[in-house]
Amino acid sequence: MGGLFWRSALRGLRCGPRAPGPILLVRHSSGGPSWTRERTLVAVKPDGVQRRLVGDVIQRFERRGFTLVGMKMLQAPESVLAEHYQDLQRKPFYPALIRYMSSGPVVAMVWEGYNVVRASRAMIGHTDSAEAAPGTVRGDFSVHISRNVIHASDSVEGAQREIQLWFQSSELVSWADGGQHSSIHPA
Ligand code: IDP
Ligand code: MG
Repeated sequence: MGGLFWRSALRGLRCGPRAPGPILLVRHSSGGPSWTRERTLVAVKPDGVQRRLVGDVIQRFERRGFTLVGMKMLQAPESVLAEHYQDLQRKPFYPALIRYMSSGPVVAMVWEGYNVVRASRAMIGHTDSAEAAPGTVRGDFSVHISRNVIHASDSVEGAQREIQLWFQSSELVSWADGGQHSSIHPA
């Protein structure tokens, strides 16, 4: 009997334990309350990537309680930048902005969670680094508006437009446990 027990225990070990922790499923149109599905585009700009600030940015968003549903590092194509900053095309700083955003790779991310658009704007801080409060990404890491480290969408509609511009829908995932939203956000 003891031999039988150990044989079956060993068989279980050979099969391997069930993977602990959250399981990621690639689902694109699951239901659920709309607030759990608010998403925003956050991008660490070339200066932030070169200064090794990507990890700090990710940590801030994770600790705040948001869920990462997409991320990639890329040299931004000029066509994408032109569309991304289409509202600024007449500004005198526009050519310099495109040069800056093309000066190295960016890390683009999609974060999900309750009020994530508004919260992200508060977390990154004022556009002008001189005005950005300490504790914000720009207030902690940037001294000049032309090298302000990070982007975040400024409205829910803008976020949807920017996410579609930077990501294919197949590059975004849905967490099987909803990103544990229920333990972080009010019902
Ligand atoms: P935001 O990034 O806080 O949303 P926007 O007004 O949308 O600010 O401007 C987009 C980006 O253009 C800024 O993050 C910054 O990189 C750049 N920018 C905005 N205003 C100026 C300026 O006056 N001089 C240089 N760059 C600017
Ligand atoms: Mg903006």
